[in-house]
Amino acid sequence: SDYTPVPEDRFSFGIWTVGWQGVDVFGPGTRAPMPADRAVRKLAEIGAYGVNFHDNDVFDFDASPAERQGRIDAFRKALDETGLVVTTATTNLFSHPVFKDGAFTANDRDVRRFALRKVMDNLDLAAELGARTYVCWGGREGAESGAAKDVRAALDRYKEAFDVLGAYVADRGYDLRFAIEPKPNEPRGDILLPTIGHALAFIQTLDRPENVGLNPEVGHEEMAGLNYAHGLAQALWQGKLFHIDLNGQHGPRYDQDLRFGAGNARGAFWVVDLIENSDYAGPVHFDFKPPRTEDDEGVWESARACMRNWLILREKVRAFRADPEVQDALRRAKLDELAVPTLADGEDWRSVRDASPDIEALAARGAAFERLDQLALEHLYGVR
Ligand code: GLO
Ligand code: NI
Ligand code: NI
Ligand code: NI
Repeated sequence: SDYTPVPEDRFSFGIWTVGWQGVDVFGPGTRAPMPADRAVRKLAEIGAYGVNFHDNDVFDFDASPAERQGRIDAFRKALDETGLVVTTATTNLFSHPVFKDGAFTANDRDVRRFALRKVMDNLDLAAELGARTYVCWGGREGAESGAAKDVRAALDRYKEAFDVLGAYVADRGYDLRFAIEPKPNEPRGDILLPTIGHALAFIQTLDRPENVGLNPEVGHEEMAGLNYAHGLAQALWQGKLFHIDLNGQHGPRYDQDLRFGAGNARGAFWVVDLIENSDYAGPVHFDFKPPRTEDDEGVWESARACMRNWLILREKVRAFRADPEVQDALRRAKLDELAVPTLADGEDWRSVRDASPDIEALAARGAAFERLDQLALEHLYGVR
């Protein structure tokens, strides 16, 4: 098979992924810095369609206006020359020490006001570059200890921030929607809006809930011990899947950010199955970190593999769905029946008020899920 990415696959990468120098808690970077324009050119070369960027992936936090413009011009030139699309943008509200206690929810009000300004600056750039989605990952919004954060007050401030930014986007007439990226912990001991579910509930409290959705990440949900595909499915069901951050993770340990398809391979199979059979229209976006063992060649190997693994799994899920034995197993497992409303047209509670099936017989019926799942695994393992 041909696993060469094409633009219709809509693969995109964060500039910071391939640009990660490998700094970790126990040691410094192992790779040279990568200017955003180089990342763009290389990503285009390996077949990506789009990019996502933080303001400070393109220019430094303390860049002078002239330096900032110079870096943006170089970035833009690379985009124009390669045809890569800016699908998404985001703000770095976590690296600079000023954000050590958070940005939108820092106890210090001056920090919160500066954070809003920093986001508005980059919203201008995002709109100018044609981004349609604006991701908000509140990595520093949280605490390590109990009394340090009044969670209810912090959520008031979090809501206030989205309301202010929503008004800014509306007033400026930008065609941009926000996507909140939940994460349970790391770098903070506990992060606010830790899971898809928390974020979905939070969005309903905002002034413009229709303009705010989610950017769920594989590793973040798995760090919380949750099933990523199930979370995505609920976000889709609620019309809130605006963006996805794909990578690999095994189990509830530190945020591994492995290349997509590594880590929980079975989970990845169900993610591709879900997205490919949904109306998700955003980019297929990778947020991974090439391990710090890799040199520049390894970085691109790892980035290429994210797309290749998606395409391999796509072929497998298509074969799974097309397999007559699978279709038969799906029927035996009553997937078609789950799609039928519990009450028929014209029925109400009275129709089931005295439902009295043969309980023993119902309880004795097998669900026939094992056969179905084994067929899925055999497709994944490559023997069917
Ligand atoms: C960290 C997050 C981070 C965000 C990025 C976009 O764990 O995944 O990489 O995705 O800052 O806002
Ligand atoms: Ni992450
Ligand atoms: Ni992410
Ligand atoms: Ni991660």
